[in-house]
Formats: sequence, structure tokens, C-alpha cells
Amino acid sequence: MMIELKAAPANIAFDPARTALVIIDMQRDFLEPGGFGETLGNDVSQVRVAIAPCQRVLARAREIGLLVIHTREGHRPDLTDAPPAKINRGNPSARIGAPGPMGRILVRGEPGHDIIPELAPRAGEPVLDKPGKGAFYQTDLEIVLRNGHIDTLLVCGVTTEVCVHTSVREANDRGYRAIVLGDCCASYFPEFHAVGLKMISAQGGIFGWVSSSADLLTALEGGHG
Ligand code: C5J
Repeated sequence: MMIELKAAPANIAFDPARTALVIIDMQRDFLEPGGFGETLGNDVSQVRVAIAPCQRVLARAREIGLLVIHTREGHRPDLTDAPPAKINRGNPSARIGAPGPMGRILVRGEPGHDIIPELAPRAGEPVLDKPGKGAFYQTDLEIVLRNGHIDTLLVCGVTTEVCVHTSVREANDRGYRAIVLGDCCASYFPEFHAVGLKMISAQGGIFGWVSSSADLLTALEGGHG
């Protein structure tokens, strides 16, 4: 059954059986007070606004049996998968692998690398560890999607202009239709968030569509979102 969703630049119909919910990097280090994001001087309240809409979408996605995929940005403890060009920038005490408030910064297995408890993955939901900003780069996302017969992604997460954008561009180039749920994404910089969403749907949807949690939930109730 096709679901018609209100979106920009135009409404889009999707088949839930061929659609995955992809939640990008909702990790403690990016979202929690006292985490790495905050130590960089960011105001985490700017990104925490996305948690509640994500929870509503996640709950409904689970109810209707959508494929739910979570991603985490981070590296091996020995940093062999972290390019020096990524490590050697910014304040040395806040670099990848340095001790941070929630363990070593952006290192797998550290408390800050975990997904926030509000959106904790359930058994059976793929969790993809990615060394880059994009969810496709050096991960098995593409084969997971192919095996699930997925053609459309509902995308949530942080930050809008970095990992969400990169992932959506990668998805678009691989032939997937990416629908970004705007209020389920966030940035430490509200102006980047707003412009980031506009960039996706501009020019006839140059690399995706933008919708919202409310429109998605309405559409899934049978009404037109
Ligand atoms: C993400 C980042 N997840 N901003 N990372 O967007 O470095």
C-alpha cells in the first residue's frame, strides 16, 4: 500500500515495505549535557529538540514494522580507521581519541559513543558504525538496504548540515529517495539547520524531500500528511 506524504518541494508516495527509517548519530556525545559537543562550546539544547519527534516517529515505525537503522559516528580504539586529516584539527585536547567527559572522544565502546537512551536501538535493529560523516561511507548500509528491498529512506538525526546532509547526498547518488523529517533533525546552529533543509528541497528537490514528524504520523494514520 502506498502512503502519500506531504513534503517539499512536492508530496511523495512511499511503500512502507520498501522504506527504512534511518536515525543518524543520536549519540550521547552529541546530545547530552557534559558531552563532547558541549565541550566544544555548543549549546546542546539546540539539538535536543529533535529527541521527542524522533521518539514519536521511532515508536510508530516499530509499530508498523518499518526497517529501523541506527548509525553512530566513531572510530576503532586504535584509531587505525581515523584519517590523520580528521584527527589533527582543532584543539588537541578535544581531538578524536582524546579523553573526553564521556570517555575517549568518538571512540567505539566509550559511553559518549552510545546512542542516547531515549532512542536506544532494539534487538534486531541494525546499528551501523561509521568512520565518516556519511552513513554509506565504509559501512554495509547499502547491502542492508538492498537486501531489505528498500527504495526510500526517512531520515532523522544530527547534525542537519553535517552527517544528515552527507548521508542524504550519498543516498541520492545511489538512487535512494531520501525524505528528511525536518523536526527530527537538528544542528547546534539553527541557521545551518534551516538553510540545510532548504538546500535539500530546493531546485525541485535537488537531492531529496523534506517533511515533518507530524505529517508522517498523519499520513500513517491514513490521512494525507
Ligand atoms: C555529525 C558531526 N553526526 N557534526 N557529526 O553530524 O561531526
